[in-house]
Amino acid sequence: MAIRGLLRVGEVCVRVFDIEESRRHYGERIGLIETYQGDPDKIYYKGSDEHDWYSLVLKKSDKSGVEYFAFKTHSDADLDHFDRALTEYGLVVEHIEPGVYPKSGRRIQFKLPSGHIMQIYAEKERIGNGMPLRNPGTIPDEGYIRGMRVIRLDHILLGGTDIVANRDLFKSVFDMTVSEELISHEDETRLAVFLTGSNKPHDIAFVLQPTGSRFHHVSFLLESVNDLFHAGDLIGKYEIPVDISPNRHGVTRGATIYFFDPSGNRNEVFTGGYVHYPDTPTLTWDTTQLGKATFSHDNLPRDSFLNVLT
Ligand code: M3P
Ligand code: FE
Repeated sequence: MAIRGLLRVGEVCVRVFDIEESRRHYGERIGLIETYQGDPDKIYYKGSDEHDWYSLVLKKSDKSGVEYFAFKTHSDADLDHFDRALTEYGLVVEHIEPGVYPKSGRRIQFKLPSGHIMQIYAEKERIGNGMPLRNPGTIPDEGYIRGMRVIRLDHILLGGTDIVANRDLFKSVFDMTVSEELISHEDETRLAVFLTGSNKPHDIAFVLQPTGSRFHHVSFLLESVNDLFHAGDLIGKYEIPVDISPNRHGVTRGATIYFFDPSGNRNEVFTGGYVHYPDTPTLTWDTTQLGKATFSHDNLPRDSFLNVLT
């Protein structure tokens, strides 16, 4: 399979209350690399093995949560294709000129049925991963990989009322596959939907919530369970508020830790999970197994995990 169309969540903009305490959390503690200085009310970060200029944007605000997220798509022509397909689907598509977002080509923007603002772009300038493209070697210079040793931004989980409409849109317009779903065992209501357009168990997921435009977490990929434990050591050392200490999801089979940034936004560091292909069957969990689906080491569902969103 060649991956074409939407490649990955290439950018997430998270709202934070205070820029300096957020810089301490995301820059010093998590160890993301700050790559661009422009507006003093924003910080731009990337993980160690990302080539594009930035993937996480923090924006100062008096409200926490997600401002927008953006998928990177394979080619510039995809933007015209998705513009037409989204318009036919009934969404209003806005056009954003190149350069409005730093180092970025043109974008399209629209509102999902769940209320979230989504963008698509094809071009972003590269800053590299600290290694040359010819004879790159295997690790960058010492000091480049810091803190929790994040490799890259991996996925986001968003909350809303209309997650079945999002599911339909991602399947029909973006040609994504439902990798896993969590349903109510009583009435089969879809409670969470995991979607992939790649070899990962999910690129994005949606969880049913009483209100729209909610943010559950942004997730960063680590290399190993050793690095996950190292992240846990740092979280303890610096007394970062923890939601869930090391465990393994049943859904996606990733090993995970959840913690909160100083504005109450949930962060995840994770490693592992299975390889997904377009012919991999959809897996369904029901709420008789809610504990195992969410946290399979102790099979205990957590109320905070299911109900605390920004
Ligand atoms: C993840 C993940 C739920 C599971 C979430 C799983 C909401 O975030 O990274 O695998 O049940
Ligand atoms: Fe996750």
